Amino acid sequence: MQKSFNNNFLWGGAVAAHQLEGAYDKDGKGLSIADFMTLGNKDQPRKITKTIESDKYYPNHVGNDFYHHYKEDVKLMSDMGFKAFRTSIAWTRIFPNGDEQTPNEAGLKFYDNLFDELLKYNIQPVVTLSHFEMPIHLVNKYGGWSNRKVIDFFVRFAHVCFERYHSKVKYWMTFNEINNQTNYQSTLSVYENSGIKFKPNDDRQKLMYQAAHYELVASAEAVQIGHAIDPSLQIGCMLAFCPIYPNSSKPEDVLFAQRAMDTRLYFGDVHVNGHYPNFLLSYFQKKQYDMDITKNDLQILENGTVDYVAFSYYMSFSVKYTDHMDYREYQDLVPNPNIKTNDWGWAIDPVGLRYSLNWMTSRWHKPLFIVENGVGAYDELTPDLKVHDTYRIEYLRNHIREMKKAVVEDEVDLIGYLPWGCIDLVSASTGEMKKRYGFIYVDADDYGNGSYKRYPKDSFYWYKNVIATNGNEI
Ligand code: BGP
Repeated sequence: MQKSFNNNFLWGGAVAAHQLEGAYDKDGKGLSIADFMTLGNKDQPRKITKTIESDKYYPNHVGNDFYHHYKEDVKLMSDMGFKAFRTSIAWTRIFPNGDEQTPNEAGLKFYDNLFDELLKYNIQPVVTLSHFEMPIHLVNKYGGWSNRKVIDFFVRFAHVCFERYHSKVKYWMTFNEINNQTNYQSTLSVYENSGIKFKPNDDRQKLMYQAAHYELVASAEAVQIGHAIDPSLQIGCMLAFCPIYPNSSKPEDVLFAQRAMDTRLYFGDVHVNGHYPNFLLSYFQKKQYDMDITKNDLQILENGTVDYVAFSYYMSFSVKYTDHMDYREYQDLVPNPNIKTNDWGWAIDPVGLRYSLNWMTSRWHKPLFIVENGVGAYDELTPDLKVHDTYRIEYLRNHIREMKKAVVEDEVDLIGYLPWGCIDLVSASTGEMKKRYGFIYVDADDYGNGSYKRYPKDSFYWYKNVIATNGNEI
């Protein structure tokens, strides 16, 4: 039995370009969906406006100003002992509109500089190609992922990135939380992930399955191109993983929960196995969906399977069987009385992480990579410039303990652990700065006021020791 983590275990942290870089119109960058997202709060989701309105605040325009602070931030990560740092390449820095032939050199240069800075400290960059950052032009002109043409635009973007950075970046992911597309029922999230503008009478579910298909094909094509450019690249998929428990031991509840998980996670089946699971094909038939899935698409899916499965883990769900519902369309989520929630209502469930790691291993038999985990919380900067975030330490400690059991006792093959928002950044769901995840505090409020100075929190020193002891002291 393995005693602890391997020496090459990748400890580090994760972010996404649009949530921290700011500089949203600098050096030739085009506008992405994220640049049209207003500030929301925990009771009110963000909105996407048609134009950038002068009386509204757009948090992603500023982020935490990483674009101008990245050297200082990378140094702080190195002080923590990071072995890896996950970020995304903002699609619109490279292709401002998305459908150009030639990339924007200034955008490419920014990531060269960032990756060089990381490598200087022996921190491996881990890169997501698309993290909710579709060029708005592709949304307006082509309807986002509802249009097959977008596959080619994404693949061109992926090609340019692999070619340019393959000697600097070994670990890649194609789409962040690709399966969130069918999870959320709100207009915002659907739009944000897939760039589809729904019309009132659209069959949304069908359109989402279709868009997902185009994304899966684009992903598989990208995987093939990346491997052709450099066979040593490790190219993975990325899923939002929330285990779904049955509300009771009633067999109908158990079956319902199983089917809910299958439905949310079929993306992983396609990425890993190279084909659709039968239950979904028969569902398309039952619903009489005339899906645009060509023979060539199926071949691409088969030839572009992923090297590993990356995932975010924040919470678990519970589900109860209801006989009037079509389980593929809607899952009846119920509160789980055994689990506490955070200030934003997210269930805190460390054991669920061990369960998830085992679930994925049994199903997909691939190396796994935790590329997001953490708790959003309100932090307070004390007058002596400290943040005593014991709640964050407790959350991460409990999750790392369960992760360790999965690696040591269950022999799960795990590449690394990159907790989310290692430096405070803009929340994806609400746009708030005050929903903080970081080990590093950034002095900025929800409206862009503040010095933007960086301050290590108590969790910074705690995590530094976790890394230094390779997870022996948690
Ligand atoms: C994931 C996203 C991230 C991140 C995280 C936390 O779904 O991949 O971009 O933001 O959730 O969510 P939030 O920022 O809404 O707290």
